[in-house]
Amino acid sequence: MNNKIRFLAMVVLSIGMVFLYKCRKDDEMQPASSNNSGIINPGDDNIKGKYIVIFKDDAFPDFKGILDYEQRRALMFDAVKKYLINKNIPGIFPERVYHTVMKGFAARLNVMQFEMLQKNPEISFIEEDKIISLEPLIISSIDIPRAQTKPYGITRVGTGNGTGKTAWIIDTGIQLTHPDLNVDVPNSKSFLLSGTNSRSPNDENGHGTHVSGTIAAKNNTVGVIGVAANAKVAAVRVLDKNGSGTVSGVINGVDYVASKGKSGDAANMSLGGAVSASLDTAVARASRKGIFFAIAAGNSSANANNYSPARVNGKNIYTVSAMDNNDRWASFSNYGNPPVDFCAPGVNILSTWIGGKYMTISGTSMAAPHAAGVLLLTNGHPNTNGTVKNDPDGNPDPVVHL
Ligand SMILES: [Ca+2]
Ligand SMILES: [Ca+2]
Repeated sequence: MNNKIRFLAMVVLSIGMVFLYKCRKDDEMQPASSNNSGIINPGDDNIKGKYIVIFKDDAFPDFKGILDYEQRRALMFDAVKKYLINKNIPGIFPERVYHTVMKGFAARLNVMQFEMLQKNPEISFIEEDKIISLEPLIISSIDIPRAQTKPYGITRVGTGNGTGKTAWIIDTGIQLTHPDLNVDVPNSKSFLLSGTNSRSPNDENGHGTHVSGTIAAKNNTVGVIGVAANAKVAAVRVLDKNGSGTVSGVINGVDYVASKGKSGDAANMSLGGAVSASLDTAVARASRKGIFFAIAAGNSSANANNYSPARVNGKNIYTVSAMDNNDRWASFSNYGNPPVDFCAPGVNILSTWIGGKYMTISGTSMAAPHAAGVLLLTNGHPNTNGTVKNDPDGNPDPVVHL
């Protein structure tokens, strides 16, 4: 009882912080959806003065043969600094560099710097950075199962042994010590640039831990079981404890997964926002390494084509809508084929939570990881089982299945 009240208080606090931040950003508060959790903060969330600068592919050497991520990163930082000196553009301090899916950097630019950069033939495009944030989580309940229970979504899509497989969770981090998760701590990394504990990939929100449990919670005697039970989950932390991050940071995470991941791995992206050409490109290119991407369609009851990265299509890229335990369409779910490939359970989903706990929440954020688990176990050849009822686009999405 006390635990429950404390948790709800934390969530209310967290919602308040997200909205405070949003109000400062764009002076226009978006209404909270009444029945969803998870992703997507649509609308104009540009971060004034901050840009993502993408070079043409042949503008820099490829660092071929240099496999170490940190070494590649250091070389790219040097290359960008040298480029800016050679072009005689002063005062730009790159905050991030991209070197695997594409060559580029993120930095604050004034008008003069923007114009000087843009006229150079090596530049492919420059895009304003944007805020990406989770919608407030609507908490159904907190549960601490004593004996292991199989959540209905796992029963619906199937479960198998994921031992030896790896899923990259591009999200709020993962509770590194959760007893029901097999976290790949050495390969977990944070891409947050500021804030307390920003360097740690440990989850301070709960969302990424929840996603992880649906994909890969251990088949043991406690808690829940995931689709690809016992698979490793690596935290790629791009959203902070309030569920807020930037497109430039998410691209950093995708670039990292492309650098460290291998063919047959899965990456889960239960996040999104306004259309971003650079984020779309990053996901499309990372998928070409044979990494399977499961992407939440979004929770705006809108066409998924208007959101990134949900709108990205391609081999190894799967956008996932949400349904309930009776295969009925979740009213909050985004729709549209393409880009939506599958529907999966996303209403009242029980999974792992921070503090070694378990939580029941809803959102397309909860649907995508069901697909990620299936992609891991089928090596990218998912099956389907029936279709969702009442799909609003009139083209019923097939339900993903082992
Ligand atoms: Ca378990
Ligand atoms: Ca559809």
